[in-house]
Amino acid sequence: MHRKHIVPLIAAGFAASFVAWFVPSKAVAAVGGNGTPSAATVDTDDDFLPDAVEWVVLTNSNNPDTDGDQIPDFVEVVEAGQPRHESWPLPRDQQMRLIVTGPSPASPDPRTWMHVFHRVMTPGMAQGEGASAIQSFETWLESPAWPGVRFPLNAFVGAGAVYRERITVKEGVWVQLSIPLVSEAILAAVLPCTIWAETTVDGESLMSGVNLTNTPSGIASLVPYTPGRYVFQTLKPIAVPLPFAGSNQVCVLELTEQTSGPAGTTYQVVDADCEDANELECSVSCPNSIGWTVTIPGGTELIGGQ
Ligand SMILES: [Ca+2]
Ligand SMILES: [Ca+2]
Repeated sequence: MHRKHIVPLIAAGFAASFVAWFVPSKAVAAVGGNGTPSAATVDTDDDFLPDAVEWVVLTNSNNPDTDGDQIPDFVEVVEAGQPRHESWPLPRDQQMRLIVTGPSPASPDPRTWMHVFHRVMTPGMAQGEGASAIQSFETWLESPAWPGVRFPLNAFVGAGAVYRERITVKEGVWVQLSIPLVSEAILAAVLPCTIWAETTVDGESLMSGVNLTNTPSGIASLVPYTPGRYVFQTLKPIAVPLPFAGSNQVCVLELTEQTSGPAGTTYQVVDADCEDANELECSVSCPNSIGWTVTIPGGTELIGGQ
């Protein structure tokens, strides 16, 4: 019996807060709660990363290996590697990555989504092994304005969560848990903030965060690009004039740590360069970012950067 029934499996293995979100709605499915494709499910190149996620992490939603280095996009994204730059494989271990996305043009779903991806490495893997290896699950929100306070995310969560698993030959069991949040407008009221997820997989604690901030183009998350360098990428594709329709402004920022305190670690932008990323168009104002500061509760290490 390889195809285990998902809901009892989750009820047995996950923390109470997780169960509270999922069991009553029985919304764990490969489509959104209303049966239509959602920002969590449209996956054009079938690489286990929804299109909306590929926008945010700057991978190509039409190519399962964006940089052609034989390491799948999913693996490079879940381990916060360099999916846009050829790199050597990292050790195959348990990994978890949190990603927040905005509404997708391909979907009528207007909500913001929180996606938690796992690569679970367990011996003798079978369908259902991914979920059963995940022993606890917790998410919260932190703001530099309220140092040290963890706000539970339950108040921001909507119905219609999505759960998927995929068994791979060499890269373990891939797990996608996508949870719809409130509208972008409501989320904007609590910015800047960092959303966190912490899970325990086979006894190992994994933590991942997403720093969210307001930009002139909308809510953006700080995405690791190359070691020490980051991009503020909007949660959703933005409308820009032709010939850059469907494009975005990508400006790669080099951050150096300045201070660390109760509100988090503060970084200064010491360099800012335009780089090609998909067909994205960099803003001419990119160099103006030099001198900006950003404060991240927990620091960049936990949002996937070095
Ligand atoms: Ca994809
Ligand atoms: Ca690759």
